[in-house]
Amino acid sequence: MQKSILIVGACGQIGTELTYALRDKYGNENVIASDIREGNDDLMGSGPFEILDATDYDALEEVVAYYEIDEVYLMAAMLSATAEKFPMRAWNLNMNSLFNVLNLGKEKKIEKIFWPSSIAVFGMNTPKSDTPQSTIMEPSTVYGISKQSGERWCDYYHHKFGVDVRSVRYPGLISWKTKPGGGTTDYAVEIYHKALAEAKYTCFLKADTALPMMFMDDAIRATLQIMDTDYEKVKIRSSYNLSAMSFTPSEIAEIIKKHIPDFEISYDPDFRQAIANSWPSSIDDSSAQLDWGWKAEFDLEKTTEEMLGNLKK
Ligand code: AKB
Repeated sequence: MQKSILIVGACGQIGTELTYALRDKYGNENVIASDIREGNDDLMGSGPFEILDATDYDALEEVVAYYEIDEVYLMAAMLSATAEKFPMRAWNLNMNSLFNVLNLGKEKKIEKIFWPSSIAVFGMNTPKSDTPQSTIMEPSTVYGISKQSGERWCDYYHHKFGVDVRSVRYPGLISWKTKPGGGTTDYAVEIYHKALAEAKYTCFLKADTALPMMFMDDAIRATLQIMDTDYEKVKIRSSYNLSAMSFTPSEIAEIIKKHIPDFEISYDPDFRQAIANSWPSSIDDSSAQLDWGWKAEFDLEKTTEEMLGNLKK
């Protein structure tokens, strides 16, 4: 079926690859990329592009009406580390953009919404390992608070107004096409760039800090998969736990050393250590497996091969 899709925040780490994947699937002309700044056409695939501020409801509504949009993927957000520096800006962006899109759904101007949540919804009192779908949350970061609130609003708009909103809690995402910006898990991308350029890396987290991570191809596949799932099978309308792998900085360094034997890692933890300490070390995603057949394909070995192989080119 022909549909018209709008990606808000198309130039970010996930948005760029998601735009490319959606254009590949639905045709370039049917996928409208938008962001507050221009992006990289080579990475997103060519197609319509709009400069759009996700917090401006009128501007968003105008683009939705003009292109007769059916589905919106809202990828614009301020991530954990940056949000600690600019709490009110983060709250404003992360919440108002979500309300704008949910209200378009409530007013029946769009049919379906994807909105990403994060492992940041969890906090210090959450069970750390194999964190269950439903558990104590109590996030202690600005970003985590915005994501947890967002989840509650998604669930509310679904049950109260019938909005078809779908969401996953992304772990740290590892990609070679676009760099992340302002997250606590960013080290797991930087380390590959530095390993190839300088054969050394100073990590801003401690050696034994285990965090849940995922290769970008898996994250994009999960996103397309939950959006393709039949309406009644998407039982959780807050957000699904999603898992692929879990590792520490010293473990990723060991794997990189297999490819670059003289690679050296050192540690200089900063304020991001406290954020990482409050997050789970691994995630139980059995609800996503059961409800819509989720299964990750990339482990740390395979991710490392992809990262080093592609960054070398
Ligand atoms: C971050 O580190 O802030 C993000 C996330 C885990 O949501 N990558």
